[in-house]
Amino acid sequence: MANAEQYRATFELVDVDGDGFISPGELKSLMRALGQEISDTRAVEVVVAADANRDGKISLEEFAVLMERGVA
Ligand SMILES: [Ca+2]
Ligand SMILES: [Ca+2]
Repeated sequence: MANAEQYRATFELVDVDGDGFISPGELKSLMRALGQEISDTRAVEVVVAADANRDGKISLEEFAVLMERGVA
């Protein structure tokens, strides 16, 4: 299991509305900030792929796995 705590600061930056989860829209903003424009469809695909417990959004733990594996 990935060490989620090391990604907490990044996670909180990405979680703009502060609900404790990253939505496809927030992921899209992150990718834009990193200089990579992705489509809404691609953002949803990445979230679905990272969404281990199938609740439609990315938790800190899921985010840590995603970051270790690489977004793209
Ligand atoms: Ca959020
Ligand atoms: Ca999830």
